[in-house]
Amino acid sequence: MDDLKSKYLGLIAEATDENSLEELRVQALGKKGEISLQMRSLGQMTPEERQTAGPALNALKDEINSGLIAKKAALADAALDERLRTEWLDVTLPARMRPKGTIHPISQVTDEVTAIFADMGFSVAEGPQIESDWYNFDALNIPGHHPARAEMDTFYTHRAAGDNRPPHVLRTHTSPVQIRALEANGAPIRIICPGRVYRADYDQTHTPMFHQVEGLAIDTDISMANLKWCLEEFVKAFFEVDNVELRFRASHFPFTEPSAEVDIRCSWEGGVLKVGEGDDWLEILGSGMVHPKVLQAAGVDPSIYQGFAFGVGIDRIAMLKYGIPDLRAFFDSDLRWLRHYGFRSLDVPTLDSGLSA
Ligand code: 2NL
Repeated sequence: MDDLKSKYLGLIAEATDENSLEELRVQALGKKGEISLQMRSLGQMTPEERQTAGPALNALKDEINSGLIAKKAALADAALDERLRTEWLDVTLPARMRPKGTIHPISQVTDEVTAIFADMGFSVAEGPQIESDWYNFDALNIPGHHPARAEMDTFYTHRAAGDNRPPHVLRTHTSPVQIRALEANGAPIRIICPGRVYRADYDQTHTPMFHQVEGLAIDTDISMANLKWCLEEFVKAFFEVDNVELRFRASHFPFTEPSAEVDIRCSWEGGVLKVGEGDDWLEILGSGMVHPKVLQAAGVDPSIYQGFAFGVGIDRIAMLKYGIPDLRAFFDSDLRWLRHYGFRSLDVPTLDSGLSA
């Protein structure tokens, strides 16, 4: 029995994988195993012999069993250690490849503006680029005879012959998205609407497709003072300067009353824009208190709710911030231009890490 014991414990110690352990188990404890055969021979023994051999055989069987279980666990541990040693990944390593593509300045600026207004509690709303004339014009208090509706500024779609309904238009601003969001969610609301807009205009400073962000804040206690603070915070964050001076100039839009165009103090010394100093003024956006008729058109009661709205041209503020001289180059898809003015795809703008770090 001592021979059997040292034989099997020795073989178990030498086993290097689970399969050979299983073979050993069958060889010793299986139906025709060496220990099992010994167990069967107990029947031929005298009662005296059996009294010592029985418990001894049982103890041997238990010992081999525990040996097998312990070795199996040890092999599993060793296998795991080996995997942990070989299957590791240093997640702090820099990316191996510098991606060849870049983020277009318009996408970058849209993300920057979104990060700034998100920090002030605005969420992003999106909507269709092909609109009914109701959402694009009527709901915004732009009457049928208004010059903005004239054939030459707006892209109209065709209706089938005999279909006399008014044609859809390519949206001329993102305001219709705000009307839809107001209609769907009601007041109070705080949203910005970035996106493509279309006007039939093409020269040095105009492209037939361009980008806009509009903002809308409606509640029961909103005034021009809230508008001024929000825009000041926006300009400071966007141009990454601590001091700005805003000038509100009385203006007129059909969808706001009163309306104001907003200029910021700047200098153009040496041809470089500096925001917050100097004697020049730079117009950057249009704004105002939402016209009661516009609230009404969106299903909001103007005797309870009021608020401000504004619109900024993304392409224009992108050119200003990043010193891009020619608007039309934005849409040429010139690889050299994209590499020069594009942004690294992993540098996502956030207020904490710096918008354009
Ligand atoms: C500009 C002027 C502006 C708005 C856009 C707006 C939207 C709704 C209601 C009222 Cl739903 N107003 N948007 C208001 C004032 C000015 O944009 O010159 N943008 C470049």
